[in-house]
Amino acid sequence: MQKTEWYKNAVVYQIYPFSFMDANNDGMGDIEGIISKLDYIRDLGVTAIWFSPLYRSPDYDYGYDISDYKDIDPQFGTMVDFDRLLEECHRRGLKVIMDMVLNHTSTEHRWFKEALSSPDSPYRDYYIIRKGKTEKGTLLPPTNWASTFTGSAWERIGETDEFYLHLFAKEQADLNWENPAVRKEIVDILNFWLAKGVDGFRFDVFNMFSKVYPLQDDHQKHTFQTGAQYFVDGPRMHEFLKEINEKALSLYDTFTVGESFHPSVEAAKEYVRPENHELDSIFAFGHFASDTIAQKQFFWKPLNLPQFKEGLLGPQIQNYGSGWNTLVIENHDNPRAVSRFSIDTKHYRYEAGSMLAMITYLGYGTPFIYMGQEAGFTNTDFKSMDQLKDPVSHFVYDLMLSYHIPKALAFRFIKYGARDHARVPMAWNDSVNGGFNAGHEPWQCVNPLYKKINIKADLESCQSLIRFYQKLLAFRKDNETILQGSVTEYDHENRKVIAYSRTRKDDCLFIFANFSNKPVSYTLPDAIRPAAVLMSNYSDLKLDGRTAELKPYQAVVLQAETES
Ligand code: TEU
Repeated sequence: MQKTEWYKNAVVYQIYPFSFMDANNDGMGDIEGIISKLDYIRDLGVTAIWFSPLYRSPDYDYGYDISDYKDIDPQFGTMVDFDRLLEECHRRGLKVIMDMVLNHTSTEHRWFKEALSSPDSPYRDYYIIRKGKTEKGTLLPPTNWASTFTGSAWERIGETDEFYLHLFAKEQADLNWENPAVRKEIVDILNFWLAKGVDGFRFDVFNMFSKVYPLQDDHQKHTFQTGAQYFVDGPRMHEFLKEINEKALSLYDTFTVGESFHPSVEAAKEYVRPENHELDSIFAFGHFASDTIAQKQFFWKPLNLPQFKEGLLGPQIQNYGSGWNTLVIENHDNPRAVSRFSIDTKHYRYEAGSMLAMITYLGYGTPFIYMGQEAGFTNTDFKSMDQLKDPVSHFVYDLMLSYHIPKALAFRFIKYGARDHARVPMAWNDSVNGGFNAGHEPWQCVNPLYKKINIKADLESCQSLIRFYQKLLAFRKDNETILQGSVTEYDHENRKVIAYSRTRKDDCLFIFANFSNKPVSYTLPDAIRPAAVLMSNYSDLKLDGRTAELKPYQAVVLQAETES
């Protein structure tokens, strides 16, 4: 099938179904609720929606542990509801991207249950099951690999001497992609959804599908996970991706985006190289490490702006003319953007929110907006661990306590990086539960700031971030230089200002922003001659010759003439 590459002009909105809109007032978001908000999403200037998992799941990891890939979880609705959602999206010109979690299944999936039901079950080879090692009379896991969610990556099967591999929670058993029968099932699942009419997939931790065999202990020291060298960017990754591309993805006009776990630069480039026929894009998250230590999201450090720039702009520059990029600043796994990156949210929430949107979405790639980000939603001031529902917050907290970190300090770390911040119910207005539902206690507490920070209040404000997003997305929509132009970064080492240009043929746009809460003087690079101010998040720009006096978090797009 000839691909139209529609995704190159698309803008994607991510919905975390648990927390978007609860139409039947049972405390949990649902499909009916999503349908009721589709006009709002379309009016933002969005052209596609990515749904975090809607499939049947016991929700140990809130949908990322799937127990039936071909069914909708009853808490969200039925397959009939989903079909209507798909139709309602398409009717509004919104493409639908499904989340696909194929590194692991829920341990409640039929395959896993069958695998454990008998030693002769053919489903045993669907998973990675090995005998443990006995050392000094003690039964140990087969290897020393660590789970992403802390602890050993192996869980013992009952009282036997066997273990199954889980690179995430113990309720998420890793699939054995070496087994052709597993890959056949996967191709079948993808084609099931494609035949329904969905337009693409987001592949969860895809670069862990292939493991190094024989499985072995990791004797090296690592900043991340013990064993990662044996299960990240494994030897058969490209082969596996080519296979699902050939047998499913290429048969339709799809878009795929892979979520990868710390990929190597070389591997990342290969996954998206068009000639390779693997994925269309992968998420670039490098800038998320610019305010955390060793890429661990719970350990705060002051923003390192050059590192942020490298993460945000590096892939756009490296992939130019080759692989496609994604532009992202928030998702369901991270705290709210205006509450991190050392931003002064108290005084400059609107300015910082609009600045982040400008520097992110005027880049080269497909914008991804996480629900609520468009209204500058902030982190929640959680008061205690029991307000946090994400198991990872608890795993990491317990780990810290086991290292004798005092409870109060451990809680501060968790609060800094918790995924829960992104997962509290959407605040639509200032009525009960922020208008998420009609008053039933939500599965996760609402942000108490909802009375002030909500969608309706933003739309009615004279400084509406939503309206700014609409303006920004309209600006990029038909601008060929933004959609296709090359990216050049300037003043990389500047720790206050981020600056880059977008160039196509003889058109050049210069985008620069003050990433601090103090005014900053910035002298334009020699190569940039300002011709006009096209857009800013402030009503004016003080430009004296070649020097701009930028207000706190001021971002600007200049029409530029380049010296050539
Ligand atoms: O996340 C992959 C992942 O490893 C991280 O982003 C993770 O959230 C972080 O390391 C925790 O500190 C994906 C999904 O986006 C996430 O929601 C799932 O929990 C995870 O895979 C397992 O399916």
